[in-house]
Amino acid sequence: MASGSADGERDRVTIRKPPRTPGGTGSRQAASSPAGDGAGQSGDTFEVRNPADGSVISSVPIHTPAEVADTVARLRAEQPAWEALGRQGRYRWLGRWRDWMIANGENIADVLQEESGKVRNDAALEMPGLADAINFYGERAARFLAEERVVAHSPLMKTKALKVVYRPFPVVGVIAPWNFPLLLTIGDAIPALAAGCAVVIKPSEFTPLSVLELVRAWREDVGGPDVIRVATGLGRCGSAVVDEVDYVHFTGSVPTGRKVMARAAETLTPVSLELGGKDPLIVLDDADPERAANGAAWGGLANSGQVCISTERVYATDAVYEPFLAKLTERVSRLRQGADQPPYTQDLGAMTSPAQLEIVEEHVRDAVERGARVVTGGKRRDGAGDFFEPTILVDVDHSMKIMSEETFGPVIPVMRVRDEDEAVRLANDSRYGLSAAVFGEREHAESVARRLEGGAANVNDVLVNYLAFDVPMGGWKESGIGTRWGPDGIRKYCRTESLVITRFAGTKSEPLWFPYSRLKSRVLGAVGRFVNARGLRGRLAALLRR
Ligand code: TXE
Repeated sequence: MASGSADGERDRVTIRKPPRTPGGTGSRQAASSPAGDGAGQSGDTFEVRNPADGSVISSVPIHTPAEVADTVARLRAEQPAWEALGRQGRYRWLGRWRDWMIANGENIADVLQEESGKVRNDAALEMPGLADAINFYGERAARFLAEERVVAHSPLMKTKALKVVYRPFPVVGVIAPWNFPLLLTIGDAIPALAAGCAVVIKPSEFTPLSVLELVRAWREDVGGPDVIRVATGLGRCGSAVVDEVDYVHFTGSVPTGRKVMARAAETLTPVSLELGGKDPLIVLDDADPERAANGAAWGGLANSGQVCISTERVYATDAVYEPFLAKLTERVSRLRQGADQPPYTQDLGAMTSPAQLEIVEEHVRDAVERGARVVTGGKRRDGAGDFFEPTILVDVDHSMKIMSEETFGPVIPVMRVRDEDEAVRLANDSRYGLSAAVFGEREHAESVARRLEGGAANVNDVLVNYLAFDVPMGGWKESGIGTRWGPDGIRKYCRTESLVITRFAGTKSEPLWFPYSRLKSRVLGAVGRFVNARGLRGRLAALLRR
């Protein structure tokens, strides 16, 4: 038995080598993967812990690259039948899964809460998002992927009927982090399944259990076709997924996103990447300070700040700074934190990854060393579990990590700015550009939002752009490439095929075909010049030119 990283990465989770202890190492049995059929042949497993109390709750197989290849080969064999079911046929299956999720919401939240250390409220938010995504894409796939009939712009192409059809990538790989174990796995798989792809999910090594349970239910309880499988493991397992699939959707850190893209370049596999963020929240002179403070508290501290679109920094203009800070301090000081048992007794849960807790500590330490002041919180909580107190920092500036690097924890740094121009300049002074929030009079706030560099901006709210499935969600700059949601959230899982159909094929040849001759070339040249020239005079001149 040994512990350490199988991938030469920093130690993230405890790895166990065979022989395995009978019945697994914890209260749950070693999770059998829906990849099934020989999964976990190496016998290596990794432990999954409950971050709220540190207990080991399961051990999960580490799939070797060969097993991942086998998993993808099986999916590839099943995918044509899934595609042939058509959009309605696929929606029927996905709809049964949705019904199962709704009926089993509490059980799923139990698993999610245990593996992530989330409070119950945050754990319970994920499943409705999945059900909504199934309905959204199930009901709109036909429209978003409808065959397009295109009228040729050139008179010379009018002899062709032009059509664009969307054809799914056979196998999509979804590689995910730990902060939303279901939304960032199944949630990103749903549009791919609706499009007709088969999907292999590589969940985070910290939180694989809820995904495994949902995919088990798809197969065993819903009886769905074998078009969704889970590959469990660490980074090497993720790399193997990249090697085998036809399209990769990745959510995670910038450094790993770069590795995924570099690896995918070797097989010319397309990727979409949703990476980190450092989302700003701007409070304008004409904002309601109390609404802005309540919004900032939720935006910065929901899920203990472990949200890609968390409020990571606040800029409040001079006129509103004091009342805003007073309200924010009052709101944050009243929040309850701990292992949420019995459920709904806490507002903030644990940090899911121990490494992330260290990053949060380092950012706060760095800020304080450079002159920041802790208004409330500021340290790791004593006792069991990985908790960091909900924290407000002031007197911050852009020399500090807390204002420039992704903190991904329950910390709200608030900076006083002269006016909105300074707020916009500072908000845009970032290598990230995922989303943002602006609080103020509606039209004023919207005009400021339009000046921000990022993939989305919420006006007088926070975080909600993720749930507006109708519009794209994706990052600018180092926050990523490509988007999820909206029409492109399903189209990206397809390749376009352009059909160029000859309307009248009764002749034996076409003007462009062999044989060439001087006369034919001149006639074609004259026609080309005539068509491309503009204005009567231009056309006549083009015709006469040789
Ligand atoms: O992500 P990683 P982690 C940020 C946050 C956090 C940081 C690290 O700042 O500190 O990311 O989180 C798999 N090829 N975000 O360590 O390492 C890995 O097993 C293929 C932002 O969890 O990027 C896991 O399943 N896959 C983010 C997934 O990639 C590889 C949300 C993500 O791991 C791989 C979470 C490789 N070479 C954290 N190496 C957001 N944007 O929402 C690892 N993986």
